[in-house]
Amino acid sequence: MKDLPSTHLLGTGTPMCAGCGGLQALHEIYDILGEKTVYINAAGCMTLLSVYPFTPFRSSWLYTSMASAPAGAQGVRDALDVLIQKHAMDPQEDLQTVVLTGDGAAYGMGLSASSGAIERNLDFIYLCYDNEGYGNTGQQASGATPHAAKTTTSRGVRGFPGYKKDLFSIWVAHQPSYVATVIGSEPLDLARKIETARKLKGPRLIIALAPCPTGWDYDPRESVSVGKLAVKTGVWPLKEYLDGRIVHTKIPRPRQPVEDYLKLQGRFAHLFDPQRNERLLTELQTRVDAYWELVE
Ligand SMILES: Cc1ncc(C[n+]2csc(CCOP(=O)(O)OP(=O)(O)O)c2C)c(N)n1
Ligand code: SF4
Ligand SMILES: [Mg+2]
Repeated sequence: MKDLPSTHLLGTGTPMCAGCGGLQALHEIYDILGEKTVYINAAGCMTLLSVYPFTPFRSSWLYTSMASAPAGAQGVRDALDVLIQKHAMDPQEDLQTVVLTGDGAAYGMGLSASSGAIERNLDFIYLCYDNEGYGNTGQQASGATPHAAKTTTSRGVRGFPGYKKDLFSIWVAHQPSYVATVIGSEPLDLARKIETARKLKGPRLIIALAPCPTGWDYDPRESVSVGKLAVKTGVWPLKEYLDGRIVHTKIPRPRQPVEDYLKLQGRFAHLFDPQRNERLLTELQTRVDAYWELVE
């Protein structure tokens, strides 16, 4: 343990799945944010990191109900401010307030609490690891589930009938300090964005696409490849919003066919087997093309 940098997550020994893309992103983010942080976590896979009274973090951890993490963060931030105002805590010792939730909370159950927190200009970072479903309870569809993906609540031949909600734009519409998309398999892009977020004040959102071998049904060894393909096919645009401007930080040129990403994952197997679903495959490709046409 002594050889680890003081910012590094301690060995977890927790029942996380091998190849968890959410955990990969969290490792990378924690390395940068360090121990002067308080994590406010809503129920989800990452909750398993903490087994009371222990956590693998060298910082603090607070567990909230699924819809309430941003409200919990308000309480923590207020308490820290009161301590500083009363000279009971040195401002140098101040902690970064970090909400940590999955997509189920960020895109759905906790969205109104997020909206209120942004409106109040709460000084916090919201870190959403997005595995595109309610993973911890068996990958039911969430507001982040992509069109046509199979989940435990959308098992039909066409998969999930809805469309992934655009959380990036929902936050941008609130004009917060910062919004960025990241992925653990692009660590340099991720690191630069976390450094940027760390130096800012006010509401900041980081959405990390979180390849999930268990919920997306692929070999855990493929997690980094799946993540890289999400970017190379244009399915997961890497971008940031700062000072009223949206900038794409990595434009895939040329873009690989979306199929290259879909083929690796069992949740899309019904698009290829027993026969190719040309209509759905074309729709998925066309939607990605339409997005990038507006960017390029
Ligand atoms: C109000 C409420 N409903 C349901 C649950 C059960 N529950 C615990 S974790 C979880 C899944 C959360 O999904 P997400 O936020 O995407 O995180 P993930 O599990 O994917 O990491 C659910 C539904 C709960 N804890 N609270
Ligand atoms: S279900 Fe997915 S997100 Fe949850 S721990 Fe397993 S790999 Fe990670
Ligand atoms: Mg999830």
